[in-house]
Amino acid sequence: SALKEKRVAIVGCPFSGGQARGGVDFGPEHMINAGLIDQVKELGWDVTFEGHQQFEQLKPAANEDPDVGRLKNPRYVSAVTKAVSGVVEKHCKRGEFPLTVGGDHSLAIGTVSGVMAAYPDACLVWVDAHADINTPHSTPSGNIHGCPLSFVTGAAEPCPDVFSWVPKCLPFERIAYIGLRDLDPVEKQILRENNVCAYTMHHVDKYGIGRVVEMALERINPGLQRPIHLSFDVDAMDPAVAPATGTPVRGGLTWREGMYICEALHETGKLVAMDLMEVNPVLGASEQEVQATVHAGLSLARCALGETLL
Ligand code: EXY
Ligand code: MN
Ligand code: MN
Ligand code: MN
Repeated sequence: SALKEKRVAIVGCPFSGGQARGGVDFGPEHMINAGLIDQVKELGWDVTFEGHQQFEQLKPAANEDPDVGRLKNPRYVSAVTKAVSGVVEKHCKRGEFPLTVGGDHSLAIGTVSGVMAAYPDACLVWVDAHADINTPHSTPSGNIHGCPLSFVTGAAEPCPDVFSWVPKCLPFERIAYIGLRDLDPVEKQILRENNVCAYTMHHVDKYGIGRVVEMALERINPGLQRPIHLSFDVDAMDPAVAPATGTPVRGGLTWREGMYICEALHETGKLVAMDLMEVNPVLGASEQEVQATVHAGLSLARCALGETLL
């Protein structure tokens, strides 16, 4: 395995500045309160959790974070993701497996750049209904959670000054998407022009999830030489499974398809980091919807850490 010891560092990121809906910043607290730490320990991992990240002091004052082009809260998102990048890099370099719990998916600017700093040859499996690769010009919403991959791949070039710290660290050939079903026109163009490995829900239906994961790994990680970072947006799951999220899209992954992806990546022995993003406990229509979403998130994390191995 890429990791010397079985040690997980949970990085709780209560952050919602990459999108407009409150509540996603309570995701990490719900995941911890629902038993994440003990559940991971039961799988035989040492777990460190140094408390949730504190982002309040990074928040610019009321009028001090005007939009940059279309981007909303750009300085706040930049400062938070820069901090997260350092934390994720540190854990990776200690030989720990960072499990980053969000929070909105703009956080991946930090997790991807942090993982790539520690493992420059790593590849990324991005499980999401969305491609999150809008550029500062193409974003229809200005919400940076729809843009993180444009910063780390260089699709956002020229990079706005506010994000000048972000390294262009991830080649397009090392990204595999699974679960896509809501793409903006420019995102489709970026994926096509750069020949990015992208399995939409159409492909999941056509080939089955087993074949999709196999083909994705053959493309971005032939011979399983590379460490793997998994960034899992809970909105990849069907809203029947994970309803409490900011941008639900129907026609998503079944419970088993989501778990299978995590299990199969665990099985490679090359998984070095995971993000679990966009659980928003405030958006459930009922307490039961919130519980279902948190339960799905916990189960995805356990599957990625080996729960279903005999
Ligand atoms: N593509 C849309 C946008 O850029 O505004 C929606 C993005 C939603 C992103 C969610 C977290 O994955
Ligand atoms: Mn996302
Ligand atoms: Mn999404
Ligand atoms: Mn859309």
